[in-house]
Amino acid sequence: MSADSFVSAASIRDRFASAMSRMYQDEVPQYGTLLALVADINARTLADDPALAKRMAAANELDRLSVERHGAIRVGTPAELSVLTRLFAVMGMAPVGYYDLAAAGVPVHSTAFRPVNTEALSINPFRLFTSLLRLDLIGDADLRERAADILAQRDIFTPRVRELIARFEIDGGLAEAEADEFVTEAIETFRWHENATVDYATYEALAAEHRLIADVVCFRGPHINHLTPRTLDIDAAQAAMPEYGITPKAIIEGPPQRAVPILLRQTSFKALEESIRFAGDTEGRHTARFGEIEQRGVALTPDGRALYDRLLAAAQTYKSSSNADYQAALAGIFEEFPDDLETLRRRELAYFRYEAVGEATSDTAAPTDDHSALEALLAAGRIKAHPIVYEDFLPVSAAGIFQSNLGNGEAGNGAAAASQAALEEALGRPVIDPFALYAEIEAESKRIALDTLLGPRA
Ligand code: OOG
Ligand code: NI
Repeated sequence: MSADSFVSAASIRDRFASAMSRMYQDEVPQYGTLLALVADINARTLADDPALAKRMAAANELDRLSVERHGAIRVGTPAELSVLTRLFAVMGMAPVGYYDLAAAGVPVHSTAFRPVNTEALSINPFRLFTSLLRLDLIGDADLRERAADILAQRDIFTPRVRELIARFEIDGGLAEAEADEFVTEAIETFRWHENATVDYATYEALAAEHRLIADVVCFRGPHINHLTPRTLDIDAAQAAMPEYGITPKAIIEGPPQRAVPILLRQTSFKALEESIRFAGDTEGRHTARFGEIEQRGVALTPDGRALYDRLLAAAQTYKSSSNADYQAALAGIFEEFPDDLETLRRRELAYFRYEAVGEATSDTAAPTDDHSALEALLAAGRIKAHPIVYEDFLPVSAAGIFQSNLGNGEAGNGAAAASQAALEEALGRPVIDPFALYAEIEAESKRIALDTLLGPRA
């Protein structure tokens, strides 16, 4: 089999993302309604704001918008996560970032599997926020052991998907028919099952420790718990939800509305109450799955992120008020955060991708350093700076989202130390530092733009 006849990772990812979306639409019809709402809002936003449409088209960001989703799953064991790393690699998705959710009282730690380069992201940026249960945070030793025993008995992968992953690793790719088969088999891992693998008493005991533990341990696999489309105007989407028969959670998480959106704003609607059949034929209920939408903005540098974190923390005391009051307070606090692209760029608060416009001409060759050359070419309109979209997550500052499907006010073991090394051991590789990725995209684009206009320099 030659490399030519392999299906690209981006194409497999694209097929997988749409297969997951179809499956979730069947499972949770309100998700389909949410997609319709977001498509309406996006079409209206682009029609009302031609400058935005033009900017997104120029940055090659318009095409991905209609397929753009993130999802979330939770696995029970390092062995499960290890196979997932290999499964996602088939689709060009690598683990980016380390998120310690113990800090938010949730006994998991997480990473996001996603594509990492500009071209792959522009085709389909599908990302899956993936959490690994931390059984070590269960206080009760008996319960801990029982959970581990239950998890040891399940296999969340079909035999065929394991074969296809191995085939990919040996051959370096999958042929057309194998790629389709891979997608069909892979989504089985994330399907909802209304039959629990345990009896009701076991479910209750685990849920009493933390509902998320029951959600991970008591089912056949890591069901997808939400799929999130990207809206261009989350305030409009939130306001329109009731018209579409959806009840949103009270508050939009993340930064306030701004001229230049930063990072990530999110809102969700409450989890479904699902009817579950437990072993021994008892009926019961479980809340696992919910709906969420997000608005994405520019990725921030470490300095920008530190400023964001400080301002967001200052706003927390207002969180008990209505969304309108909270957003107003947030907007006031965020006045300190520059809100135009040029200042964000000059103060190195956000990341940009540079692009040369046109070809080299004799007048562009200037014997200055790269920094001055870049600024001069930007001023002359010979180089464009596109804000780089934030491709990652903010689950801890948006802990409201994570908690929205867990029932009320659960306290966890917030004191547990972060354990990135343990997660990386399970992954079988280190997580990629998201800041390093954005910085690399920025530096590389700068180099290429200057090379194009000035020729290779020392
Ligand atoms: C994941 C929550 C994280 C987000 O958008 O921040 C997430 C989960 O509930 O499993 O999806
Ligand atoms: Ni989410």
